[in-house]
Amino acid sequence: MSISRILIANRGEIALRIHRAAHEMGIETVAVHSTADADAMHVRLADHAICIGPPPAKDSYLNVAAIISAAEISHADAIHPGYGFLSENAQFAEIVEAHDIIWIGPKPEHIRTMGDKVEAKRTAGALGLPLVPGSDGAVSDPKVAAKIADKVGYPVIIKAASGGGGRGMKVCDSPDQLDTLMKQAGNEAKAAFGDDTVYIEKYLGNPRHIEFQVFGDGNGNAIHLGERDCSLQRRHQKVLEEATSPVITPEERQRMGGIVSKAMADMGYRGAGTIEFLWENGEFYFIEMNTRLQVEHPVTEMITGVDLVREQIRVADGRPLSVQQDEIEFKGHAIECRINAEDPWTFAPSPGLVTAYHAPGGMHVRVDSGLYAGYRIPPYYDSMIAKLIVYGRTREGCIMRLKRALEEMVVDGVKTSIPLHCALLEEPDILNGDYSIKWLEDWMAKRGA
Ligand code: MV4
Repeated sequence: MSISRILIANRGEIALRIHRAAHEMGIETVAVHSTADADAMHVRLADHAICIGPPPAKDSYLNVAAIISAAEISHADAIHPGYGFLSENAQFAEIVEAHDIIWIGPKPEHIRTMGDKVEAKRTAGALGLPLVPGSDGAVSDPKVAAKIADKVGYPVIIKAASGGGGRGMKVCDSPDQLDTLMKQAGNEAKAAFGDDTVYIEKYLGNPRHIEFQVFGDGNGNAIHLGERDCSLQRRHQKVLEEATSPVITPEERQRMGGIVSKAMADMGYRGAGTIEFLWENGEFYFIEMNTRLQVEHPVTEMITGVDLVREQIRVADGRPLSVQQDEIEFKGHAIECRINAEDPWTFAPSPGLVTAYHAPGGMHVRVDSGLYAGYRIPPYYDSMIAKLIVYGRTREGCIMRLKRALEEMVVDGVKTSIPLHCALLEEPDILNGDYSIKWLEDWMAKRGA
């Protein structure tokens, strides 16, 4: 074995992130890109570049035949999918492995299990993770639904088994709406995902979104790398993430970390994963597991010093994790701001030519971005153009440094979310770490946005 050339089946900052980890390991890279991304930074830096199709993702970044062909003709021996696109497509992972190409990701069976939210919850429960009270699996019978809702108490939330990321959910406040909302949720799920399976949970009114980073070697060894607080979001788009969470004590981190890492060890999980919880009144409730590297992984890297992409490549290559649990310390604080090419107040996309670019620097400042002056941000993909990640020994110090870094950052020619981040860092609730998943939308509404 031993990986010597990785095909990067993604674009943007994450493609560059993967390229960097590979080159630091002495591994060559192959960039596959759409015609819209020919001038992207990672395409220039990669050892080989292959155009795989026109701009629409379905014709390029989701084009399985084109990507496998590119891997074969470039003699790539592994594929890293990044996040989004094909990263959680179990069938793609199987196709990659069937071509004797190393899949840098979790076992396909685990991707499939966690992709079905009913199966994921059943699996998580069996592994000892605390669940949101609700139905034991899928519900179709309205009488059964009413019984469950009565038992857990209203309001309840109806979720699509094939959903995730907030799609296909209905909140139900009283028994007389339950029938209608169950039917609606089922119909919408059928239309969106081709699967009308739904399940029911107690609705948590004002939780935080706290997720644990886990990592397994696929042979029954697993570790956790602490939690991230991702509560600051708008319409299921995260805006800012931090590690550690302002509300989790070291004791609680160790307790929950122990539970999630044992669960992953028992599963034989391989690679990077994220276990998502809602957290309310001091309690964790499992909601979903993501079987991929996440956008916000750098905040975990900053406080632990572990290079998560390097570990992904190592375990895919059959090597052990380079760190053990007792070697991992959670030191200091890190915050990531997602910088999008969009109007900071309306969130309307703002693609186009970047006329000037200056990345902030200095101690403990990291910018993950393929931006450069003269780059044209294409309109076809998501609007995230950079991640600014800042570390400090304390949360207060981290925030001061983050404000300084945002002041230094220049992206001219397009609108960006930098002014939004600057405004957020003036808010007492944010400075105090006193926010839930509702906070940002409430704040925007108060500002009349
Ligand atoms: C919930 C919930 C309240 N109660 N489940 C949204 C995305 C999906 N991952 C799960 N989601 C939620 N599930 C129960 N039982 C509220 C949300 C939710 C949410 C969760 C995490 C981050 C942001 C959110 C925004 C709105 C709703």
